Amino acid sequence: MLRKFGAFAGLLAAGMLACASAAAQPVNWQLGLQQAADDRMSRIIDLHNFVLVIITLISLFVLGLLTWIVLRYNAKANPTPSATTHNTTLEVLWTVVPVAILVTIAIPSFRLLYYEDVIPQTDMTVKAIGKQWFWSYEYPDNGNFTFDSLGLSDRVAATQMEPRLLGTNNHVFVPVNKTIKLITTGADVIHAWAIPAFGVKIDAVPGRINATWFRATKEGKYYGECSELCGARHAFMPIEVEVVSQERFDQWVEEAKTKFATVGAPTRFAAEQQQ
Ligand SMILES: [Cu+2]
Repeated sequence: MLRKFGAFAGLLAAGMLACASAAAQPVNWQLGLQQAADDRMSRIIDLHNFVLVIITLISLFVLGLLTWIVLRYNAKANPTPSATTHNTTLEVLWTVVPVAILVTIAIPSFRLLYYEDVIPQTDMTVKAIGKQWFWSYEYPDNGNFTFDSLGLSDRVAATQMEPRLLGTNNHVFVPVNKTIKLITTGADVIHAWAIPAFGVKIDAVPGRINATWFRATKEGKYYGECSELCGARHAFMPIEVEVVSQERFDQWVEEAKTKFATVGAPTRFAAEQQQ
C-alpha cells in the first residue's frame, strides 16, 4: 500500500515537474496573452497593454457621452431641441483629437513591426516544413538532419505528461539566448508556424520560403499550433519547442545526427542496411 502511495506521489511530483518545465502553454481561465519568453513577445505585450488602455478610455468616454445624451436630450427632458448646425471649435477638436490618438498608436506600432521584420545577425537556422498534417524540421547548420514532428494521441499525451493536442513525438530543440533564424515553407497547402510565447507567427507557403527570427531567453517547453486553416486535421499538427542550454543542445544534435536522416540522403531499405 505504502509502495503504491509512493509511486502515486512520485507520479504526481513528476507531473508537477513536467508542468513546471512547461514554460508557456495555455492555462484554464487564462486572461491576456501567454507569458513572454522572448524580447519581441515582451514588446508585443507592451503594445497590447498600451492600446488596451487607450481603447478602454475611448469606450468609457463614448459610453459616457451616449448616456448623457440619452438622459439629458430625450424628447421628455428636452422638448425644444437646439437648432445649432455648426460649431467650428468642436469640429476641429473631433478631427484633431482622433488623429493625435491614431498617431500615438501608429508610432510604437510601426517601430515594433520593423523590429520584428528585420532579421538580425542569427546564430543558427531551423527550417520548418508544413505538411498535411504534421511538421518536418531541418537543421542545416547542425549536420543537416531532418525529422518529422507529429502530434500525440490523447492517451500517449497523458502518459508522457504532455498537454493534450499540443505535445509532439519529436520536439524542436533550440539553445537559450541564441538568435534563431526560422525559415518556413509548405509541402502541400499553406500552414503557419506559431509559438505565442516567442511572438512568432509566420505562414508556410508551398513554393516559397518565409523567414523570421526569435531569441528565447528562458529554458523550458513552449507550445504552439499550426495557425492557418489547412484541412481536416489542422487542429492536430502542434508545435513543441524545447529551449535548452547550449551544452544540452549540442548533446541533442549529436544524438539527432545518428537518430534522424540527413537531408537529401538516398533512402536506405532494410535489406540494404543488413548487408
Ligand atoms: Cu497546417
